Amino acid sequence: MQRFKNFIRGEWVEPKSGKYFLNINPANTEDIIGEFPESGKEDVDDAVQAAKEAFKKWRLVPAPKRGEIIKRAGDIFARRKEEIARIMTREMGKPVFETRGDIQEAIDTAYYAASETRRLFGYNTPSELPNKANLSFRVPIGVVGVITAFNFPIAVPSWKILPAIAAGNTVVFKPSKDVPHSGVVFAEVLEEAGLPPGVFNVVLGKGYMGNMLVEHPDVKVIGFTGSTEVGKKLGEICGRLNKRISLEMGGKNPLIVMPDANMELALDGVIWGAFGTTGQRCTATSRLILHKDIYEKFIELLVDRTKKLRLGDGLNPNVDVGPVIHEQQLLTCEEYVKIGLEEGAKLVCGGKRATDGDLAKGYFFEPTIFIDVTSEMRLFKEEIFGPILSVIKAESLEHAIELANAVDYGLSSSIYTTNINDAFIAIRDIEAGITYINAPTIGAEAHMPFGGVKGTGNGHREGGWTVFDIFTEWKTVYIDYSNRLQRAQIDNY
Ligand code: UN1
Repeated sequence: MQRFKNFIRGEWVEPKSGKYFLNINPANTEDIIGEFPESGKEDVDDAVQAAKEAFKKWRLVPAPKRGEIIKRAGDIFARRKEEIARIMTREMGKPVFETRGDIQEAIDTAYYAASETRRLFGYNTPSELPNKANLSFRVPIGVVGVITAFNFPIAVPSWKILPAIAAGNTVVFKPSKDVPHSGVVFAEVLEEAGLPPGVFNVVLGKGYMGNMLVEHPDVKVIGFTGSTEVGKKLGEICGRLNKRISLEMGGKNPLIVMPDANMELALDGVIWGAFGTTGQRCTATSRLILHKDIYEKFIELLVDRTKKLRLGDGLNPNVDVGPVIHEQQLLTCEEYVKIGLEEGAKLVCGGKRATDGDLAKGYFFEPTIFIDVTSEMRLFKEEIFGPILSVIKAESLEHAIELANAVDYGLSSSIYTTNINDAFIAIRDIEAGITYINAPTIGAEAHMPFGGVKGTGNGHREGGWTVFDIFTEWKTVYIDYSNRLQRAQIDNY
């Protein structure tokens, strides 16, 4: 069996802990991908030390030179796209057409971050005093800790790692324990791209390592994507330690369909939004809010379409929906079906493990639809991270928006309508970081701000130009060339 290593100081090293864990294919639990380091504190300390050393030089490399390396990383991801897609499907489960998209998101992010290295704009403003110049620069911060979830093994890490490095920081990356091979691939790509040793380090292991990174005094900023439960705890630690953390957490994303919508388009959107990535996206469509005039008809068409989805190993090109990530996630899905039934919602599709033929070897759950869900139910409020869609009836646009907003989360949202006034009202009134018009809740692009309001985030936006706000500090500079003492706010008034 293949044994993998950590990547520290530009070298592939065995964990000092001496421990390893098995990585298993969720579509076929007989397929063991390999043994991956179960690193400990010594390994984290070593990686942080390497990143701290490397920062001394990396921060001084001209930003466009850093950009050239990031651009090369994009080229390598593009060259290896098909091969990496297959590695990713094997360890994460989503179909290969999706994992190709995952890598494409990293390629886009690489090219975008590389191009930003020729901007990274600061502001120059007039001074209130004569013969004085006011400038401001973005400066790198130091060692960045990156902690990510399993569902986008390359794309989501790339949103953090590539801009952080482009801006002159160094990185220690802890991928999810469920997708360590993708973490290894990330390091291979940056190594080949010619990144100097220590600028990027990967330490593989389990959840506890997130705390080690966050608590490490030499890690100055954290980029986190994961559950609200874990994110909030890490946020508390960072509050105590006076450390910046960008939190991208859960979602309970609504999709509203109005009677004037193009119904075929809306159906396509709901199927993709709810069951794409087996519902394991923070942007997944988990609440379908249907206007009362189309409620019954839409459900009928939706159930019909959902039943036709083909489950299976994502390496098979005919498969629509892959497995969930592990046994625990299957149990969570079963638990929510039980909760939904107890709460009085009506199950109209799916609701159990899929065990036909080869499916029995993996963690498959039938795409599931509950109707007549109401806003008091846990089914309505809680993130499940699986292929379970709740359908809710709305009396009007105002009621639909009120329902959309009646949860603690606020990541993505969507409305299908051909009425431009209703679309703009939804854009204005839905409480979410992202709103789609006539498109499902998923499909964020690399060069736009990504993040959520309320329980989803803590005010940061990854992606786009806003990600550089997370990974840089501002340096304000005043240059007085008057050759005399000029006192601001005093001598000029
Ligand atoms: C996530 O689920 O963590 O918009 C990120 C989307 C993807 C990113 C999802 N581009 O669904």
